[in-house]
Amino acid sequence: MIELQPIGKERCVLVGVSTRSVSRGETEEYLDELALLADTAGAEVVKRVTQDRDRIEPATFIGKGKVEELRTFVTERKLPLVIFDDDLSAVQVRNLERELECKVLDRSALILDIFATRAKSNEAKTQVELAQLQYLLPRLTRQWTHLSKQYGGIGTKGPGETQIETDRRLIKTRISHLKEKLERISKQRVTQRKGRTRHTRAALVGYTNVGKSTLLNYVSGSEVFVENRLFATLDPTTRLVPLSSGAQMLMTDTVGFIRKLPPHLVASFKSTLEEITEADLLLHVVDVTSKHFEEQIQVVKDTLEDIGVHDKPTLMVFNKIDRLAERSMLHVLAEQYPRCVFISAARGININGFKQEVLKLLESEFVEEQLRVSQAHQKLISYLHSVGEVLDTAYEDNSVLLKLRFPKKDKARVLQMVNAQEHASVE
Ligand SMILES: Nc1nc2c(ncn2[C@@H]2O[C@H](COP(=O)(O)OP(=O)(O)OP(=O)(O)O)[C@@H](O)[C@H]2O)c(=O)[nH]1
Ligand SMILES: [Mg+2]
Repeated sequence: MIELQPIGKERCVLVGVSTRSVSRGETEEYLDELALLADTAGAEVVKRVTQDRDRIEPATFIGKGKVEELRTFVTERKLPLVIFDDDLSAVQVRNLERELECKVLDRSALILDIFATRAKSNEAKTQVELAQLQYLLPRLTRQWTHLSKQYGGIGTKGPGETQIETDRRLIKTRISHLKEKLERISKQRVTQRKGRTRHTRAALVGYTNVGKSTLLNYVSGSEVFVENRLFATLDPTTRLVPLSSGAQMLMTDTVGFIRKLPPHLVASFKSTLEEITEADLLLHVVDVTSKHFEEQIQVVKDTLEDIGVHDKPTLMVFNKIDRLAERSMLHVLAEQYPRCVFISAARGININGFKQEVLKLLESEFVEEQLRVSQAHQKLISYLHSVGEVLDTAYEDNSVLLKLRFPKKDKARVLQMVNAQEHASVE
């Protein structure tokens, strides 16, 4: 994997801009989150700078005066790094790095850096590298040109356009190689999923650090990595979870979301995110102790839309109630979200209630039917196995009796297909 911008234990300044559409309060909140991201990446925040502006300065994002102020601070303290909360263009980064004489990152670059250090599996590493290269490609020019100007002299004249073109071509080749590799991994995954017995599947989704892995660990008795930092989980983990004496389901824990997740990253994590798109239902975990949990819910909903998940049956799981001093808000939430449950995954509070709610959701969204299919209709039998969970199978003469649990929305179609084959076999 390439080291795009290794940042170790670097001291840094954070910069946020409030505009007409983003209030000062909001900018401060965003900077709180950026500080968490910086901490997760291993950087130490020494100062936060905000500016009110009606319009973004095209050349440097912030105004001239602010650049000057930053420059004095950064040079006096010999700081190696400034991080902007907003995405910067290649030109803005180049101008700012020249003015400030230090490394300038934006939020996307920071998130990519965190993902790069956290990626463990071959799949996650490939996905992150792809996102990094796609981020790097349009920014290639500045890296070469301004470095050659800065450290000009014999032997450092700068590689010039030819070198940039060569590098671009190399990167493009690498990008298509990585895409092919991911395509292969994705196909393997689909085969693996098909190989598994069809169980009803739930995906844990939510903002990063809300307690998704903690919940999966608690209900399945497994030990997925949990940490009070962002993006502890990148690779999906699936476990069989008992819900009651007779019912169980597969639960998948996967990568958390965050505001302004770089689009390249979302796109390259496609095969990981398929665990969510293919799930029968979603368990949307929320950290109710966060001041911004409502905004976080919205970010998760928007990201789900982005990856093509619409209207999946969802249970809202409000977590960390053990840390909540003021509980009156829970009534308001219960009214606002008819399908919700309040738990503490870390303390194991109301886990039975959680399982009950999952079962209720299953009952309201799924039907169980006893279906008789002629054994000659293999195609229909395999279709039924793919559309739902076969709870029981029995053989009678030339027929197979399947007890099937499947989504209510498919009921009309399934019954119609089963009826059609019955009539076909009579004739
Ligand atoms: N107080 C309290 N802390 C919790 C609870 N559930 C999880 N945590 C803590 O929240 C932090 C994040 O938990 P994780 O389970 O790693 O969260 P996650 O949603 O999987 O996070 P990512 O994988 O980073 O997206 C850890 O420090 C947990 O111990 C809870 O019910 N109460
Ligand atoms: Mg996790």
